[in-house]
Amino acid sequence: MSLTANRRGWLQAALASAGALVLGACDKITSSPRGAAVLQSAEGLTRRVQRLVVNRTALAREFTPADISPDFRPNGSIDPQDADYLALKAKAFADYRLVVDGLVERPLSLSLADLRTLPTRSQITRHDCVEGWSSIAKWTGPLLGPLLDRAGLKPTARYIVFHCGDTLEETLDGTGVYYESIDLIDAYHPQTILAYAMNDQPLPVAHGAPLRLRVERQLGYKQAKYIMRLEAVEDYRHLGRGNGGFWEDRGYEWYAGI
Ligand SMILES: Nc1nc2c(c(=O)[nH]1)N[C@H]1C(S)=C(S)[C@@H](COP(=O)(O)O)O[C@H]1N2
Ligand SMILES: [Mo]
Repeated sequence: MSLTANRRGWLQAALASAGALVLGACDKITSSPRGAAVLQSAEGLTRRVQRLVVNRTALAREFTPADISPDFRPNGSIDPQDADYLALKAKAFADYRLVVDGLVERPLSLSLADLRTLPTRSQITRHDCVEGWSSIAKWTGPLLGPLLDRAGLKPTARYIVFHCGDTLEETLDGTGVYYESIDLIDAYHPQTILAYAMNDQPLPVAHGAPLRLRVERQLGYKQAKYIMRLEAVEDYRHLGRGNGGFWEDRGYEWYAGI
């Protein structure tokens, strides 16, 4: 099945289940006056649920080159010391491969040159960290949606997990390695890209070289840096401490909408 078809099916399923309760009850309640009122409010509820889903696809604001922050703040890991990452960095990321696997028809292993052949987008957006600071930058890189289409998501795939190359907290069980996850609505959002450039320069190490996520409708901690592997999964509870991301495992919300 093509990914686009799969994604459409998934969205339809999400909308259908939001409406199913209402539709199922229709026959029984429309005959009585009280039933009509119930139906009306149920329709209102359906509209609100649909608006919630539809709003997820709205665009984040984009800015002009004049708005770009001269001193975009790096945060979290800014110079990973993990052995595998240091080896890649020593060769200026010439040996880097982005692995795409999990619930996909065709697992991929893409070099930076391969990534440059995919449909690309540039955008000037504002990054908002929960710590209370914001910075604006221009990001360039392949759109995540077409990249996932190339791998072909299996119908059971519901989330994309970003496995990162940095350990932000030393732990005995490995749960200090940074990771993140997003759903397919955000994965296919028209501004969701894997950025290899920042302000028209190769992405600096402090900001996630060689590849970092931009998922513009969410807060800073969702913007995974040092991405090594994308994994399509049905559920993320078996990863890390089970909450879908490094900061989620430490109490932050999984959906960090802005
Ligand atoms: N791999 C990785 N990704 C990460 C982090 C991190 O420590 N490691 N920190 C997150 C947080 S909290 C923020 S605010 C942004 C910081 O991105 P920047 O360094 O480009 O400002 O990256 C996010 N992604
Ligand atoms: Mo952050």
